[in-house]
Amino acid sequence: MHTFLDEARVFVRSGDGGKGAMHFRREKYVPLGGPDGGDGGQGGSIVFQADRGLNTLFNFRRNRRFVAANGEAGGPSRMHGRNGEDLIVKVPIGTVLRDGDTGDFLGDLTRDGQTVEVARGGRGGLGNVHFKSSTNQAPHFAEKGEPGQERWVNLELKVIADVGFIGFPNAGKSTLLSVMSAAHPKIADYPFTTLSPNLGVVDTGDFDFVAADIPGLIEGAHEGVGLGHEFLRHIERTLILVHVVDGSIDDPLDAFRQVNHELQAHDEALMQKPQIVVVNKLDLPAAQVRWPELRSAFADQGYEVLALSAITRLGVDALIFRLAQFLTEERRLEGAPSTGREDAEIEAETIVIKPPASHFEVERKRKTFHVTGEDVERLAVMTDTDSDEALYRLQRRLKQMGVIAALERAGAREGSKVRIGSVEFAWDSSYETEGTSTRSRSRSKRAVGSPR
Ligand SMILES: Nc1nc2c(ncn2[C@@H]2O[C@H](COP(=O)(O)OP(=O)(O)OP(=O)(O)O)[C@@H](O)[C@H]2O)c(=O)[nH]1
Ligand SMILES: [Mg+2]
Repeated sequence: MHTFLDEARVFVRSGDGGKGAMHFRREKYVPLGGPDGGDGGQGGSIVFQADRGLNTLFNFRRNRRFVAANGEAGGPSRMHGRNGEDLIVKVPIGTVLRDGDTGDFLGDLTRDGQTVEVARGGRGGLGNVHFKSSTNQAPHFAEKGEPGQERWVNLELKVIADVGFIGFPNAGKSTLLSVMSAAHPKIADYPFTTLSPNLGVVDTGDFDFVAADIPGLIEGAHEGVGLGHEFLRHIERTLILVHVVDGSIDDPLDAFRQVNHELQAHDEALMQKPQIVVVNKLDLPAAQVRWPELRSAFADQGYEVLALSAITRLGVDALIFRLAQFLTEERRLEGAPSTGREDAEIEAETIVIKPPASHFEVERKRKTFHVTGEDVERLAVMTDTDSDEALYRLQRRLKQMGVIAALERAGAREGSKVRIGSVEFAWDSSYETEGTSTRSRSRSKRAVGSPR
């Protein structure tokens, strides 16, 4: 049997973008064709998707690393590199995703098929076909692919139970949960032992389902008496209720009536849910004496009734079998084609986390000027620093973004070292005015390049 696990931590990495190609057209009678290097493919993204076939985060104990495929490099004749495939990670409905380091909310998967992208695949680098300009007819550089993103993601399963246990305080709901699953709720011989819902995974052999045990309900609960009322929302989305009745108390039928009255007062719809009545504590003589009368009373009200003793496990297997049968049928119906209106309601919805707006900072540390910021760093890492032309383009883009002005304000001079992410190069103000690559050959010695 499984133990219940409702949290997991996984590592994800989206694919790198493929690099753009540097290539020139070759035709029979044309000695020097124009640039025709194609773009790299997009790296695969990591996408989490809710799947109603799953109930636990158990699989994430063994499987904690998810890496999507890289995009492939572009080719000659403007050939676009193949995109890396997205990696779809299936999780149970009710999974909440948070950034593993900052705790930032990434998404809440509440409906079957719903998706959240947690790491976007890197963009493919542009091929040299894009860099032809009036001043540079033969660009000898292409963009590198954007690296994928990596992060830790915390998964938390806000379980949507299949089965809800309801009943009067002390009826034996928690005891029943403990014998049906590996859950260890607190059990004691006084009312209101359970203060907040307990969850257990019930393994039927064929599949798992989740049962929730909520605090006992008494008359007046909807007016704030006792504890049960505020927890009723936990069973609003269950498929079936198991109403646990203590067969040994003086008036089990009145306790039953009170609980249903509170259900109704909370939400009429809860009373519409299928309810199976289990008469518990049948190991006690008092309950055994009442059983025939209780059985016919509940049957007369139209309920399915089972005799049970959570302590001796009498009837427990029969209850599990009955619930498995019900849930199998329910899931089969759920999977069946439905009407258009319902379709629109359950249609998957995609949540995409927007990257923060472009923002950068310049900081001087001794003789080096450090530029930090997501967009700037991405631009730098996609630059082929062995190519002067590519460095020239980088500086032009930095100027457009206002980085050059910020560097000048910070005191950058000819020859100053500038570091952006892992890329380091020498500041050269002539880049701004020059367009061609002929004179820049000599500068390559000063360009330090990125460590690889
Ligand atoms: N004899 C007998 N006692 C039982 C049985 N099931 C539960 N009990 C006892 O009934 C008492 C209450 O059990 P719990 O499981 O805590 O009941 P509960 O419905 O969760 O109670 P609250 O959380 O307070 O609402 C405990 O002393 C259990 O040992 C049973 O089948 N037979
Ligand atoms: Mg309890």
